[in-house]
Amino acid sequence: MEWLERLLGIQPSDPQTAPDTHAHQWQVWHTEAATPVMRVLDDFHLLLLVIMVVICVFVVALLLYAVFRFHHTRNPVPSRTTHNTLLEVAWTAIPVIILVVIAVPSFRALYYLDTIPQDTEMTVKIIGRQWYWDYEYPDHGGFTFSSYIVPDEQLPKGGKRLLEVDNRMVVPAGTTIRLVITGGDVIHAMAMPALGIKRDAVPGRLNESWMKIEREGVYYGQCSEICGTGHGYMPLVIEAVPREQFAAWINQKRTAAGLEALPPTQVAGGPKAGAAVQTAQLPAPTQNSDAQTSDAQTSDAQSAGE
Ligand SMILES: [Cu+2]
Repeated sequence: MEWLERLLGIQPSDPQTAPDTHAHQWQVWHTEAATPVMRVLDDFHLLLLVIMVVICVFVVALLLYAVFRFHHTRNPVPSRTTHNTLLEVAWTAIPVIILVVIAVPSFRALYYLDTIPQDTEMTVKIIGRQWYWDYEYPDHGGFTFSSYIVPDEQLPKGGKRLLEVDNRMVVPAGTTIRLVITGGDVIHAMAMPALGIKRDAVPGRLNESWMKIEREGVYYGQCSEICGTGHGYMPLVIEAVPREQFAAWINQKRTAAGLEALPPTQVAGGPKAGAAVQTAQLPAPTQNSDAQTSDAQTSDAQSAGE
């Protein structure tokens, strides 16, 4: 459907060149897709739009034809026809065919976004709270931190009002990541338009999702479930960075949580061992896996602001 995207002025979602990571003024189409899931949803949306436009144009044309052709001045003696088998079969069968045409890509998209791929490298747990988000990195020592909105009076120049947070969730770009989403008090919902994610955060229940952010950048989202007076003031910000930078960020967080820093190649989602030759000089790791330290998590962030 690239031709139609070009016709409508929609930029084709090229993961390398697409400039936008968030909505801009007078934007008509979706936020530029940054994950394979959002690309699938974008295409499905475009298909529905085409079908809808064709149906609307057909119905309006039929209506106008009937109004003009059968006006009482042009058609003084109305027809007494009440049945037409061929027409009745057609107006039953054609809508069914249209629904099947819609159902096939719809189910395909649904299963695609619902199935966690085999190549997930790490997990992030996201907990919605009144009214902020907690992030937990179980594969990296289980450290936790809270992410609050930046209030208007503290917003830096050029900052996005109601969208900026003090602590961003940082993930490596180009990596398949499993998301575990839950609620700490009432039902929230994690919605990130550019990533094609919208999942309820329900207390006592773990909802799963996944993402593979294809290009580096900062992505904005909001809570999408009315959760109280602060509902509009709990944005989500995800920053996708190169693997080396992600490993450095993880170690910074681990150190802050009282855990030892790991060689970058030992960080899940960090630079791959074979590829990162320049890190070979680092001291030999003393532990087999960082997963063993997952119980040594900080609790100060969890109790903050409750
Ligand atoms: Cu909420």
